[in-house]
Amino acid sequence: MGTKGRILLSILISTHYVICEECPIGWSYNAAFSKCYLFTNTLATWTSVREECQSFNGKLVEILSEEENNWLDDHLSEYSSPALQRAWIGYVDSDSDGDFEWLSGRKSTYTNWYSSPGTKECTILDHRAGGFWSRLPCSWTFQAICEQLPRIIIRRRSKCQRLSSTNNPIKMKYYISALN
Ligand SMILES: [Ca+2]
Repeated sequence: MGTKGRILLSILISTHYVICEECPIGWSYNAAFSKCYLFTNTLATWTSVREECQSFNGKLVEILSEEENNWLDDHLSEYSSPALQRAWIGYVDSDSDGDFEWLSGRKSTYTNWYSSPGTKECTILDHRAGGFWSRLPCSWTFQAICEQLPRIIIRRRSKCQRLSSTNNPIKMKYYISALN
């Protein structure tokens, strides 16, 4: 939701209610990026995880900044199984011309390649390589990171957790667990 939408909604709702962001159960929320992430926890080919993310109304993750990359890499570091410390992301060279793009068609202004050469078409975020990205055959199997935007819902202030430190009501951010 854009700033104008937030301002309008804030005016419309009373002081007892706030706009909260909500992720589906099992997804991790990041307030800084306003995104929900799902780590699939099972090894599968790139094509199959792309479809899996879509089946959850999400898509394979688009990593747009170093901060986001580090945050996701931290999550991968929590897996005790080394196989799960690498994950497919949505950066792909579908037509094999050497130019990668996100599934949305967007070119990346941020990349974090471990090595530049290589002719493989699919990309992993590799915690075992220090959070760098590697190009690998799409038929290999890894877990994956899906993303989707949080749902925007209006709830009683007491139901939502306040996240930002600002006192500006427009910029204030709230989160509600999907379990509530
Ligand atoms: Ca290409």
